[in-house]
Parts: sequence; structure tokens; C-alpha cells
Amino acid sequence: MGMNLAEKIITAHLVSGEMKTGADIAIKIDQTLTQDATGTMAYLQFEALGLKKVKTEKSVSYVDHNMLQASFENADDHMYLQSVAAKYGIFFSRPGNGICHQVHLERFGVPGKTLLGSDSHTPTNGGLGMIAIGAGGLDVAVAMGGGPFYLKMPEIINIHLKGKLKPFVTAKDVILDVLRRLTVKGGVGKIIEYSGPGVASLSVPERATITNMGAELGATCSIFPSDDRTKEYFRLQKRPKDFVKIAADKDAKYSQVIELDLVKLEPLVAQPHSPDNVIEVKKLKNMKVNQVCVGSCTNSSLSDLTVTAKLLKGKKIHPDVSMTITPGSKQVFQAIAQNGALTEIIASGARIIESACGPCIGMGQAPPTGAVSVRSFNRNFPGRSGTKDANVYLASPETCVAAALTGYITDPRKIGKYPRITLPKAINIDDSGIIPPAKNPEKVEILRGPNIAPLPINTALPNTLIGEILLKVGDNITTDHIMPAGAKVLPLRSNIPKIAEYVYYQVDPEFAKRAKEKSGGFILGGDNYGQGSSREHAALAPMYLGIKLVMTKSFARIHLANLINFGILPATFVNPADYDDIKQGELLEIPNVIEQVKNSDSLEVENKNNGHKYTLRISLTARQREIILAGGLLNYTRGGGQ
Ligand code: MIC
Ligand code: SF4
Repeated sequence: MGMNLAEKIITAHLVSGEMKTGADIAIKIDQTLTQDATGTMAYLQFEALGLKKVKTEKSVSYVDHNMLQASFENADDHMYLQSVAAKYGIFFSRPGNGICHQVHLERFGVPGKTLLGSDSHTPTNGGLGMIAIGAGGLDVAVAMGGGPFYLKMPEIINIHLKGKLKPFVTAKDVILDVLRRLTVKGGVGKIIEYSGPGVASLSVPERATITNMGAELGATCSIFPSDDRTKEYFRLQKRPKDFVKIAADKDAKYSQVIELDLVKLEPLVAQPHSPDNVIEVKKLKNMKVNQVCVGSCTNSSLSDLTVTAKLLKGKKIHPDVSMTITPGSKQVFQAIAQNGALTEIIASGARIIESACGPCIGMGQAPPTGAVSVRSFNRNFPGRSGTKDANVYLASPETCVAAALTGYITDPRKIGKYPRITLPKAINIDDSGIIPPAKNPEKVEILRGPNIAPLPINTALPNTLIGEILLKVGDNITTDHIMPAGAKVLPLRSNIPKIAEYVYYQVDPEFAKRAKEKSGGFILGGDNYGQGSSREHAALAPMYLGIKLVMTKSFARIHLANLINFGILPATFVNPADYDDIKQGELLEIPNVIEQVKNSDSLEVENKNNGHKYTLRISLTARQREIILAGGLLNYTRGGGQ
């Protein structure tokens, strides 16, 4: 029997385990990427491993998130990252060089290889035919040290594309359609593999838009085959030698096949406050818009910005709208300057922002109070834009332009004819924004500013867990709820004691204070707990506040792994109705924890307020059990664990 593409790459990288759905496997990692907001922790952890050099084929450290230098913190972190990169054999992509996923696609991604990145949108590079997975910084640090990445063998599902997109219907609409069908938890435990005759009609950046937002499905990763379009992309990037043709066998099997006819799609939009709350743009009538943002790792390629410029050409942004445009990389920025697109953008009245994440992570451009913001981004979780009551809609650059010109959410087919765009046959490749590792690493001194606080370490799991439910939350809690980002909080990413003050800040501003007063406790959550980003701060900061156990109906993949890595016990309800029985503030006791974590799949819990008993499920691998008992992966590794 033939193999699908994901199986081919996983087999070639399998270090342990059997490639059966749900089995515990470990895979070798060829490349890693970090970005600055998760990178400082990842490199502090890498330093703690005591190695001389990274053991990967290529590791790249990007600076793209913490770009505002309102005070010394971010600037200090950039210097730390640059010096660590120079010392340990890591390429350093300077601030201004672009968003990690876009730059990685352009300059480093290779079909058939594995990439582990400390950012949840790492699967963007699946658009090139890579197994590219997002993970917590600690997992990436271990991979840089040559350790494999542990995961449960995902189920591999297939999205079979046929037909061709109509004018004004885009790759963004493809993934919004998939989100509408599968929801934000539909991809958990799955790899989404695209195939079919429709693939050839999509360019690499379009494929990357689709694999990028596989993260919003909760998928482990998404992947496209590499083909002639991919070859052309590598030619344009002047790295033809990196091209490898790789695709599923003709008789490949999948656990599920979803047919998607590109010609049937319409312009779509995700409404507040979830990327799967998708409807057709034309159904939204009279929705006045205050802000429009084109950019982010989802939609900031050269073709995205060229179309944006062509649609804006000779027109002006509506006076009630503030529009921002963020090129995904320095390469894109230079190319739009050269092909004249930038001139059209400037003339239209749009505001240009440097190549970085920017408004996507609340680093500036917070919308006005109660505003409607239409963004070509990937997440519209509440508060993420920096304005608590803003309503963020996610759409293609084309739909964004239609909103910017008319002042209302508007079907882009109403604003005229689809422009013909011809992309250049050659572009300027200038890698001066990427600094290679030092030739004399022993001479490099690591620069540590005062914002870099030592890494807090957990203690081993106690035998009795007794604590209060410090917070009860509902379904689909995101890491933006748990550990907010934005201009105020992001600069504290290297300082856990300080950032811990903001845990659950927007949900319950008293949470951190309460956790400290009670010397820690437990959190109660619903389904798909911890969806969204890979930020390990959403585990590390609660750990610092003394959270020992998080019990939910179900978890999102990366957050679950992060909780385990920092020694917080994750458990799910055997009987989901028990969730309703437990109230915030109630006292729970779990005796004999060590024995249960060692040898059992369940955990017996007593509610001290009403005497009710609950059974929780602990579905952990043998290795994960050891990690939890040790109080986290660092303790486990120090104790000799692999
Ligand atoms: C995001 O889009 O939420 C981020 C910011 O890129 C995060 C990483 C982080 O929190 O630093 C992600 O997606 O993993
Ligand atoms: Fe940056 Fe936004 Fe992409 Fe995250 S989703 S990497 S914040 S652009």
C-alpha cells in the first residue's frame, strides 16, 4: 500500500514508536525557528542544556513580535537573541527583516524536511511540503540540542481540491471554508494533507496562507505536495538546489477525505470572536468599519500586497477608516517598492508599518473603543487587538480593501474588475538582514539586560494536591485569555515574575493576586482549553503562581504539551457533567497523587465543599508521567531523563 505525504516524511524522520494513529512517536527535527516573544525563554532553556552548538541542520532566530522599543526591554532582548545566535550556530533574522514564517518560507524552508518552531503558525511552511509543527520554546530548545520531538501520531486527513478559484475568491476563503466546516477544534490530533487537481492552481504563498491557518483548526500541521509551482518559487528565491519534488503515492490512504471544489467558493469572513465563525461576506449588510489591516503571517506576500495596491490604485481610503499595511518581509517590502505597488498604497492614504507582526499581536494599532476592524490576519480572539470591546473580522486582502474603500464590510466583487497582476520574473534577493552565526563563537559574549530574569523552576509533584478552584472558565479558552500579549505585556516575556501578574488579566484582573494569596490552586476549563498560540508563558506563568492542576473537558495540543513541560498536571473529566458540579472557589483534594500518576489512567478527586467525588482522566505517555512527577521537563532532563 502506498503512503501519503505526511507518512513519507514522518517515516524518514522516525526515531521511536510506530507510525500508527494515536501511538507515541518521536521524530528527528531538521530545522528550528524561534521568534523573539518565545525565543528568549527558548534560548535560556537551550543555554541550560550546556551545549556548545545547535545540532540541527538549520536553526533560525527571528525578531518580529516585540518590535516597539518604548523602553529598554525589547531592545535588550534583541541583543540577547543576537548574541546567543552568534554563539550557538544560529542564523539571526534582524528586526525589520520580516515575519518569521514568511522569511522562513522565502529563505530556509525545504520540502521533505521537518521544522519545529516556537510559534503556533510554524505550519505555514507546510505550503512548501514540510512537516512544520508549532511547539513550546522548551521543546524547540530540546530539538536544537539534537533531541527528537515527541508527539502522538496524528490522524492524517485529506482535503482534495478540485477546480479553480473565481476572481476575488482567494486562498484565505479556502481556509475560512475549511474552518467553517471543521471548527477550531476539528483539527486537534490531525495532520491536514492537501491534494488533488486544484493544488496546481495555487501558488506557494497561497498554499502557505492555507497551511498557516491550519493552526486555527487546532491541527498538528498542514501540508501541500511540492510540484512545479514550488519549483518556480525556489527559482524565484534563487535557491533552486533546495527544491525536492515530494507528493503522496497514488494509492495513499487517509482516515477521512474532504472534497473541496474551489470554483464553488465565495468571499468569506470570520466574524467576532472566533476564526470558525464564518459566513459569506455578502450576507453582512450595513456593517460600518473603523479599521482595516492587511498583513500578518497569513496574508502579506508579494502577491497579496500587489493585489492590494492594484485595487487601491487611484482611489482613496474612506475617511472613517484607518488602513494599515504590513509587508511580510523585507523582500516583499523591497519588491513592492520596485514594482510600484508601494506608491499606489501610499497614494491611497493607507498607513505603512514595518515588516513585523504588528497589529496582529496588539503591538500598536489597537482599534478605537467598540470598533469594527477587518483584518487579513488569522485570529480574532477577544481582546487580542489590544481593545477589549473591539470586533475583529478576518478576511482576504481583497475583502479588506473593499472595506477600506467603502467604509463597510463589502463583497469585493462589488468594487470593480479583478486586476491583472503580473509578478516579476526575478526579485531582488538580499540576505543582509540575516546574520550568520559567528566564526569564532568562543569570543562571543552573551548580552543579558536587566529584563532577563532567571527561569523559575518547579518542584516535584507533591503526594497530596489540595487547593481551590481559583478560576472556572468555559469552552475554547485561548492562550490570549490565559496569558495576554500586546504592547504592555509582551516586553515582559523574559521576566516570568513580572508577566505572571497578567495571567488571566482580561478575564479576571484579580486572578494573579488570588493565586498568590492562596499559594496556588487549580483551574477548571471546558472544551479545547488553551487553543491558539504556542506561548509557553501560558503554562510557565501559572506554574509560577502555584497552579498544580488544570482540569478540563479537553485540551488543545500545544498548550497541553506546555503544561506537561512545566509540571502542571493536565486532566480531563471522565464524566463531562462533573464540570457543572464544580464551582469556582470550591476546595478539592486529590490524595495519593504520585501513585495515581505513576500507574493509573485516572485520578480520584474529592470536593471538600460538598463531599462529591469525581474521576479525572490522565492520558499521559510513560515519559510524560515521569516529567510531571519530576515537576517539569527541565527537572526531568537534569535527573537524566531523555
Ligand atoms: C500569536 O500569533 O499568538 C503568536 C504571538 O505568534 C504566538 C506566539 C507568542 O505568543 O509568542 C503563537 O502563535 O504561537
Ligand atoms: Fe506574528 Fe500574528 Fe503570525 Fe503570530 S499570527 S506569528 S503574531 S503575524
